[in-house]
Amino acid sequence: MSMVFSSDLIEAIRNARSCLVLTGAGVSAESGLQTFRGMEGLWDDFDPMKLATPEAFACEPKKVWEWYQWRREKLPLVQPNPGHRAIAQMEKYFQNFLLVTQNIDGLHQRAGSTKMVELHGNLNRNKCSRCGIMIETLPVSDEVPPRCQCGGRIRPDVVWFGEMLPEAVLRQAWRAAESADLFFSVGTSSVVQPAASLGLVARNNGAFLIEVNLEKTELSGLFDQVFLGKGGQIMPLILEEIIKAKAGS
Ligand code: BJW
Ligand code: ZN
Repeated sequence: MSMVFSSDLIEAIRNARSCLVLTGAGVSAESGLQTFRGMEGLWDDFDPMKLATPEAFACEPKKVWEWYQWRREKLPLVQPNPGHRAIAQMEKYFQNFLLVTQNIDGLHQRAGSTKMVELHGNLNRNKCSRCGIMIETLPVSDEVPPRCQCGGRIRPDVVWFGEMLPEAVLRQAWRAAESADLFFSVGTSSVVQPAASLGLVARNNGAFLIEVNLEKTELSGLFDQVFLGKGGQIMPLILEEIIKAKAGS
């Protein structure tokens, strides 16, 4: 695949001291995990957008729990892809770097990313839906989902619609967006807030914005450069360009 890097982009990479990469489900698509709003984003005929809510868990805890169990069971069977790996390498080339992921699958960590935050939690953690305590080991129980000692139902430690994002994590992401010179949005539809606003924040503070996605998104107009294609193909080429630009500067 050949790609055109504008001289503006090369210049922006060369001069950038602070880089923020925002990722979404599209980054994990090539690892075999489904996206939310993609064509095959359906599970058992249920809409993921309706399952990822506190209301769904309150009304149908078993169904929601089993959906997450089904997704959990896939994690050990999938591997980080070249997109994850290229993003993990990027952190070496900037004085300041932060990967902000909306994904809960842990694939960025497995690819070697260390300077990162998870905006929407992690699929491998559980907490009590009543008292909020973190549950390290699931109790043996016939009940689905199992219960905390307080009697509350155990749920995955992820952020559902209508819930607040972890405060410290959101603050860190916001600060990084405010000070970023270079901002990448990779594999996200940019419809879920507040994550989708990070690009706007970066733009308002003068960052150079690059989008990588299979297709245009509602936010594409905001970006200085849009690369249409697979993250696993485009991110390694961007990494190469970063290495070249940084070696020459
Ligand atoms: C590829 C590819 C390849 C495919 N290569 N690309 C302001 C305005 C309007 C609404 C709101 C607002 N502020 C808050 C809201 C409400 C709500 C919201 O944003 N709603 C919108 C739908 C309008 N937000 C919230 O409720 C958030 N909480 C909050 O703001 O609290 C304060 C508050 C509360 C109430 C009212 C007001 C304020 C919480 C959001 C939590 C989102 N949680 C989920 C589930 C997590 C657990 C789980 O995984 O089950 O997070 S929903 C789901 O969407 C998941 C994702 O992280 C998130 C984003 O999706 P993502 O990653 O972008 O995936 P897709 O599928 O949408 O897109 C994939 C993209 O990849 C596509 O574009 C493809 O083309 C592309 N692609 N293959 C490159 N190979
Ligand atoms: Zn509890």
